[in-house]
Amino acid sequence: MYCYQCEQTAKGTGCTAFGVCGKSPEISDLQDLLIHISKGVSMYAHKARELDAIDSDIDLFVVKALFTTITNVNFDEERMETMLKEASRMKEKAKLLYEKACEKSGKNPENLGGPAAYALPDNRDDMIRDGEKVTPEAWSQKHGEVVQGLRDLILFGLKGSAAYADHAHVLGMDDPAIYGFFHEFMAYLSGENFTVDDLVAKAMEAGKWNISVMELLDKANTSIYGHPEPTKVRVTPVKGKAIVVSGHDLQDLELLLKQTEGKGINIYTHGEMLPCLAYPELKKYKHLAGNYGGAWQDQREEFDRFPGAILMTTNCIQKPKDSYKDRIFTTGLVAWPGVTHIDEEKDFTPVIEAALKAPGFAEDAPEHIITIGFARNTVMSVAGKVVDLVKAGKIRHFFLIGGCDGAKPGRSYYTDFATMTPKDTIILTLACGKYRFNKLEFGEIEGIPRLLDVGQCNDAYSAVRIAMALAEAFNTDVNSLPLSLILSWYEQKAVCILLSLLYLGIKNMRLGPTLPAFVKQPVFDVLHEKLNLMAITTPEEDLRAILG
Ligand code: SF4
Ligand code: SF3
Repeated sequence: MYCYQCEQTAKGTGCTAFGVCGKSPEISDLQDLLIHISKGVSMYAHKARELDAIDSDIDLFVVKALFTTITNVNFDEERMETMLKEASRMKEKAKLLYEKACEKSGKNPENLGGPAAYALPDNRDDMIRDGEKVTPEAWSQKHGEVVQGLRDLILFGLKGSAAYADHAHVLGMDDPAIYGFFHEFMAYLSGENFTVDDLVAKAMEAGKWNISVMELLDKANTSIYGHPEPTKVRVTPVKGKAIVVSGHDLQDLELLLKQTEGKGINIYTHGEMLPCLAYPELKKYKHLAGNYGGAWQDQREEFDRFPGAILMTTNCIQKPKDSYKDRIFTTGLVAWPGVTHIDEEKDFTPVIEAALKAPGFAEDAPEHIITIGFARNTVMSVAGKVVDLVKAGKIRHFFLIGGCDGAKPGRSYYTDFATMTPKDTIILTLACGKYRFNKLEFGEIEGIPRLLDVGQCNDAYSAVRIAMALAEAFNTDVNSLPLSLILSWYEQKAVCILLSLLYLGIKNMRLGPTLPAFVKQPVFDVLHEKLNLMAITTPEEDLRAILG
């Protein structure tokens, strides 16, 4: 195995013996092989598309394959093997699609090599053996680590975008052009000859496409569940039976809410599901009781203490403790061996039964309320007031402090930074990194809360729209706003968002807690030179540099 796709990678260079996340070498190799075959699927699908031949099963498969390999999604060898066999079938289907399209247009089909020509062996051991041949390390030995790192920067960005595309698909939103983007880029990555300049340009283009993907998901979320609105939510449990829902999938939560109505079970959000509590069509359910716990990396302790059932709808799952292994469930693409998986029918009966069997909370915990729901619609509705406050000198600066969270000690930087921001500044936040400070009291500026929670990681789209609206109101561009981005990254969704921000030409972003292992120094130097992308230092130093 060789995996260096997330921030917690071993020694800051790569997991080679076992994943720090709990990923076994076998799973890692199977995942690399899945990406390899999926490139083959896309090679044919891309060619077919050029001849106007499209197949929605093939499109969706590549998106799901990419999503499956994101950090903390799938740890189950059996499910990986099933997906590999499906990949092999999809490749044949895509080949046929291409050949038929050629026949129709009177062309001779090209003979595609590389991943398109790969034949999957029958048994798992051989699959693992083949996976070892297509790890990033194996490729790097031939092409050098700078090119390798850039190629993986694009691949990891695609993985993140795929998660968002899949969420949009689940909600009935599909855009053929977006599937075309995945195929084009996967086909591109199947090549062997790259230049650094071309890869950098392609990475920016991937960032551009990711904006379209996040926009599609934003449209799906807001058209179905309404625009998030400022909402006071309880972050401590109440007496009664309970289910906690983690991950990112709004529809899973909705379906569970429907299936638990009138059953005397309270539903809690966890991690990235917190923003769901602000969507009108979700918060209307009376038994959606509030949020339980914090970000994903605390789940083992939090789920251990939770006296009910747990539903993981996507990443990030960690190895379940024995104490809750029989009351944790997965659905969608997230999977852990031995954990009951709820299939696409979405019958949550086993989850409900486990919740009813568990003791539930014996009493109400002391009440603690926070306010969430400051996505683009809400913030833009007060843009005029915000502009006036800035002009009157009452708001000095805006900070966007957010991104993925993780367990490394260096992440206290974000808590310290947020608490050290002066009282005449506003903090926008999003994604699970916000748990570092979202339960602290920041106060208000003339009725506007100093801490504005924009939502999940994909709501980076919402944050970008807010920044653009502010720029418009000030008759300037985003880089001229009194706005600084302090980003935390962990997994591949943060990578696609970073690529989007770089594509938009956002300058002076600070990234931490450590820089990605796959962004090698020469590449970082280019980004630093062009857009002044920086690594975080200390909260004191960075604040001083920003505010002068
Ligand atoms: Fe290591 Fe991260 Fe890969 Fe897991 S996802 S194996 S922790 S680099
Ligand atoms: Fe967090 Fe896993 Fe990425 Fe959606 S839940 S941000 S790390």
